[in-house]
Amino acid sequence: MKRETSLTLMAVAQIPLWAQVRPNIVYIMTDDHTAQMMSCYDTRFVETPNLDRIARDGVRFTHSYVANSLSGPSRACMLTGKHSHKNGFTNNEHGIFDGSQQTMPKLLQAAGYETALIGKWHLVSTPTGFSHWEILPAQGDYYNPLFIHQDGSRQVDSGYVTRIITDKAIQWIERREKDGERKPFALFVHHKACHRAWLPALEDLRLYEDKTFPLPPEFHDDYSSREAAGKTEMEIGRHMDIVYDTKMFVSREETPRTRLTPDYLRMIGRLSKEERQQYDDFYVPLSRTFYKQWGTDYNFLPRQQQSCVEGSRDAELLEWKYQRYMRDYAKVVHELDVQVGRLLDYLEDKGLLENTLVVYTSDQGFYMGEHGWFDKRFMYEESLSTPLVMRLPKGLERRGTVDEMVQNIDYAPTFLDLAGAPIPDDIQGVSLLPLLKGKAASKEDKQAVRHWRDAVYYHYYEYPAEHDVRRHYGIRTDRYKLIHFYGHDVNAWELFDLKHDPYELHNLYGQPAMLQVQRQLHRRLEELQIQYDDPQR
Ligand code: SGN
Ligand code: CA
Repeated sequence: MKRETSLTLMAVAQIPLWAQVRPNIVYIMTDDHTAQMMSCYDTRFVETPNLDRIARDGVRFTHSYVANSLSGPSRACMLTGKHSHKNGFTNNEHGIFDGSQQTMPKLLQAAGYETALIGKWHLVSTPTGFSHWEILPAQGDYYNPLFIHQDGSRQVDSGYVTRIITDKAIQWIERREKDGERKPFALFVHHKACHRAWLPALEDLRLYEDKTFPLPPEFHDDYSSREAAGKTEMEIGRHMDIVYDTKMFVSREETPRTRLTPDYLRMIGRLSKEERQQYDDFYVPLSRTFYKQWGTDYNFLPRQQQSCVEGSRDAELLEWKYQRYMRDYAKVVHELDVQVGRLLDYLEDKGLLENTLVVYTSDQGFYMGEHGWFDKRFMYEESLSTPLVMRLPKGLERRGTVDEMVQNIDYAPTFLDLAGAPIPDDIQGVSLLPLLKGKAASKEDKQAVRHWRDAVYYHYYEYPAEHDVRRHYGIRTDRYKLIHFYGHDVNAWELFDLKHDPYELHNLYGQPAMLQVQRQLHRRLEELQIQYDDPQR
């Protein structure tokens, strides 16, 4: 008996710490929060000390990508560990997530985890695989938002959505602790912030108002050599709504009615009388000044028709819109940072931080004026990328930056691996644990890192749809990107050398000097389409 015990102890000692006490997982995913607006990635625009704290105490991924840069599809990739064509949710407009399929939360449950989801869901069908959930309907609201509960009931919570989601997350952990729940948990905190139309918390309305944000270098892109880019409707100048997006509204009588005015009035109509007063105290004077200065006649010309943007009235207005966009987005990020800090503090106070994997990411990146745009969808860098930082549980000793290419299909296998659960063969992502073990990495882990993926595969489907981004697929390697825009009115290939053209302004496809690289990229693309079994090729 004695001998058996010491053998067991010896065996346990060889099992890495994170596997002896199965870690909790707190997965925080925001909506449309891009790495440019997170100071551990980019110091030009905002300060995000709490998000940075996750990176400082843990790891920051420098090459983190999504498989399909849109909310519902991204969430489906994360939940299943599979590309869109395999999980069936290819686009927001026609998709209903098949909740009967294998998902990571279900597999975690089977492995003995308690799972919960709070916040944005956006997959139309009822969530499955969570022992507790409270979700926003569709996109949800920033002010006094409605939540749908597991029993089907609907309730409006008072306050600002980012704080409310954080409250609910903390309350769920608190309840578990009180009930003496001993199972490890996986909590999915899905924020609405920083989705359009970037409505700030009332206490943050005046933040960033004295800051002038620098223009990104490719702000005045003319889209030459990139046909699909020139055909979209996501330009800050021409397509950002002056009422809905930049919030220039005085009253129905004194404000021009734009296409999105009714949507704007619905969103801010959720504020109580006192709250609306506070909101108006800030935006109405700005709006009055705006309409006095600019009138209502400011139709932006398409880029191609602007002979000289600089110095024109269009250019001035464009930069004015950019500043308003950046300021409001920055305010929304600020509150997100504060609330993530609150959740981290709570975990720390409860002594949970040591044994918890905290992940912070977004459903995709976003354009902050790059190419003159807002929104996402494209396979260009800003929206192919998504921020990803992790605070690691005891036993995973890697720190600093991780430069390998990772993708949101990797989260499911990573969490299963961490939970000690088997990773089903049909999962297409790979576990990130070999990258995270640090000194504890085994021979196999090191081998896995040495043979890490050399390219990520991407496929976007939502067209025809809002913002008019054509369907496309492609691959990104450490240096190059090959994209094929297809269907409807385009059939165009694009090739970028990211080393010499980081802003992706020069499509090199078909250039004689590039033919060899082009051939190799085509071959790799085809291999990946076969590997992932994508019928579109
Ligand atoms: C809404 C927005 C779009 C945005 C999509 C998808 N329009 O439709 O600007 O691209 O969501 O975003 S709005 O007028 O309703 O604000 S996603 O992140 O949910 O995929
Ligand atoms: Ca999104």
